[in-house]
Amino acid sequence: MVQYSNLKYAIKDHIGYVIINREPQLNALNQETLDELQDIFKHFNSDDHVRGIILTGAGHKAFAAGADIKEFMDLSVIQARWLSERGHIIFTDLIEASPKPVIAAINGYALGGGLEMALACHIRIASENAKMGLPEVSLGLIPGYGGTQRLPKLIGKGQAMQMILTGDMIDAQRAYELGLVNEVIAQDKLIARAEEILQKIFTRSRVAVANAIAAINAAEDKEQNGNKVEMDAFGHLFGTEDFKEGVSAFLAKRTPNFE
Ligand code: DAK
Repeated sequence: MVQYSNLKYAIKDHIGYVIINREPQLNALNQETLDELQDIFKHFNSDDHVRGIILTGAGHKAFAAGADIKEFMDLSVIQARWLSERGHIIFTDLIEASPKPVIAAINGYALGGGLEMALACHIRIASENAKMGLPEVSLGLIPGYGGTQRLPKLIGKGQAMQMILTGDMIDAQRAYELGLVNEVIAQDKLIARAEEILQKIFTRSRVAVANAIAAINAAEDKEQNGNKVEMDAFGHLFGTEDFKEGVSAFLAKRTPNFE
């Protein structure tokens, strides 16, 4: 497989690991990192050996401290609009719409574009030292990778307004209270906990999990009728081998053995 300059990756026990690897820059997302993220998510999404993905940052200090501010200065209005659209494509089409569960293991600062990347993941867990925020207004910007859309859906409009308008950081405990992260874990146990969650999901039907992700995503997509997506998926699953196996196993009081 390819070597990346800004990412490390691995596949082990059906988990695809994506590690932003710019530790000296606190894993800030430059454009080359975005290119590489696009590539690895395309690869993992289509690789049958990968059943779930863990996204994290190298080191103990940062998940990703935002978009790379050093690249901003020279962008024209048109380039900035295009960069935002490109970020949306990666985060929405490849991470949020991945048929495989994606867990953000937030191991430190998740700021700006870094938090927006975590918001696109299906599940977020954070280490005790994690700090999260959308400080874009302090740079004369607004979140440009979906933060104004996803944060209010996750924590409510009022709390999202306060975080985005003040640009303040919150700690992991506050993020947990707001529902921004599902769990707060000791730093040295963070990845093990993400693995544990994925291994539990892997005992379930893969096709059912993929359809559940699609239906939940549809609930928030103005261009889709979420109820219809759910009904269609529900009907479709009745025709799968996994459904027959799941029900047979239940009736026979045994553990299902999904394809
Ligand atoms: N970009 C580039 N370098 C960064 C960085 C960033 N976002 N964050 C940190 N670094 C670099 C620092 O410059 C420093 O590099 P050297 O000086 O050593 O060369 C190194 O990482 C270590 O950082 P510090 O020395 O500052 O470390 P501290 O522990 O003192 O502070 C900190 C940690 C996270 C509080 C601080 O580094 C910080 O405030 N960082 C900036 C956070 C931030 O404002 N992030 C950007 C948010 S805005 C767009 C789409 C999306 C976005 C924008 C545009 N378009 C479509 C155009 C998104 C914007 C954002 O993400």
